Amino acid sequence: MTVRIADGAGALDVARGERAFVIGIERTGPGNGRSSEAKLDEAVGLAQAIGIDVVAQRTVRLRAPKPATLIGKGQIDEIAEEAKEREAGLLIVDAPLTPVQQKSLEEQVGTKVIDRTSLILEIFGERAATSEGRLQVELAHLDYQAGRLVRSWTHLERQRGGFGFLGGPGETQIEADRRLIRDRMARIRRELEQVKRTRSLHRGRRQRAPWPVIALVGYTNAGKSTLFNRMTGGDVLAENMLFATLDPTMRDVKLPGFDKAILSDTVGFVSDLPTQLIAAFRATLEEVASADLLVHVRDMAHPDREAQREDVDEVLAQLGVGPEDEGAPPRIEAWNKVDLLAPQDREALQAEAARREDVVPISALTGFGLDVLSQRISNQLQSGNVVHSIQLPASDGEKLAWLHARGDVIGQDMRDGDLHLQVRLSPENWARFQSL
Ligand SMILES: Nc1nc2c(ncn2[C@@H]2O[C@H](COP(=O)(O)OP(=O)(O)OP(=O)(O)O)[C@@H](O)[C@H]2O)c(=O)[nH]1
Ligand SMILES: [Mg+2]
Repeated sequence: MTVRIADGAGALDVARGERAFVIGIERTGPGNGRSSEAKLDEAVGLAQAIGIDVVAQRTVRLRAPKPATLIGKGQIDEIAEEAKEREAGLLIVDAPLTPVQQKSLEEQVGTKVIDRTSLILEIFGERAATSEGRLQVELAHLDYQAGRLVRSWTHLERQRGGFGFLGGPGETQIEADRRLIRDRMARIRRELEQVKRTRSLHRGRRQRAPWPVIALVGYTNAGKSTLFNRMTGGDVLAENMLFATLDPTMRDVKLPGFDKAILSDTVGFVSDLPTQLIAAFRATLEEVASADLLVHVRDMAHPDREAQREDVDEVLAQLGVGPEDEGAPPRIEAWNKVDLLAPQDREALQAEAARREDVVPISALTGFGLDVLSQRISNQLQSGNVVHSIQLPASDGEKLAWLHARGDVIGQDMRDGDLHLQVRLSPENWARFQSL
């Protein structure tokens, strides 16, 4: 149910099996802690994630980005030649392109051209399985298209000298497209509201239940779904493919000391995740924000593991649950894929993890470290102290003394001969108090 806008602005329709040339962009100047090789690999991985046949790839070094084409003429000619040779019908540029750059590149290279944002939107468009996911992706897509229309539209208006024709018979094609997009976006927002209301009813029911919720977060391909399946006996798709998971899944998980807990697997993050997508997925990702604990799954065998951690923190911060945010759920890092590390590297990581409470080295594939992880998750959940409202007969001096000894009495007042208390207690003490 994807709307393709009439004049083709931003409309993609990338076909599976399409032969493509992937271009990585390396800007000279201060690096961002990422190897351009790994960046290009990731871009190729993104293309392959929707079945594109990558027939050529290269990194282009940019000294000064060209406003009209991004890449310089000499390099464009080389790319055009190689694209022809390899019979590539699509050029994927792993950077943001303005509509003008996209159009001129298409003309000069002689292929369709898309940028990183479009590619990621395409993947999400293909993956979305629930109606909510589909609506969210479509909204993001339209938002992206609208943003690209605005520029050419204002440009056009300026040429024609004013806003005289809005809504009138002289409406241009672009104005019509824009109206179409706006209307469609408004309709999707209403539909999403409806879906959200239904979902928050479900969530309301779950939140009243006493079980804690643990959310797996992390960079795409870090191993979240593999870990999820291991811990829950589930069978969600876990594959060496970027964005294998899109819609969140929840399942019961066994944890020491808990009758029941719920584990949630979510969409992975990626660097330069289109802001439109973050906005669109805010509702789904709110599940993450309302979790009792976040487990950040990291691929420790990835050359860009540090940069990836920063990307994840950045997205979490945009959702209001970054490391700096007050009231954000506590967090544990699961250092995954340690089976792939050279012994020396593995030992170094293990030594560091041994000094830290918030880190557990694991291999979701072999099962290494998963007991420790479960235990650590339990400990972390149990150390979470909660304020309880407690009512006692004023004569019950024994319980009152017990509460003062074990808990943190925040407030107390007398009403109708009863003592009403606000007491912060650890879960163990709360359980003990109830059985006094
Ligand atoms: N060697 C090794 N491979 C792993 C480990 N954990 C996961 N993998 C592999 O990494 C790839 C990605 O795993 P997934 O579980 O799909 O990753 P994900 O984080 O869910 O990825 P997305 O859903 O795409 O965001 C798969 O090929 C897994 O088999 C591990 O501990 N060791
Ligand atoms: Mg997954």
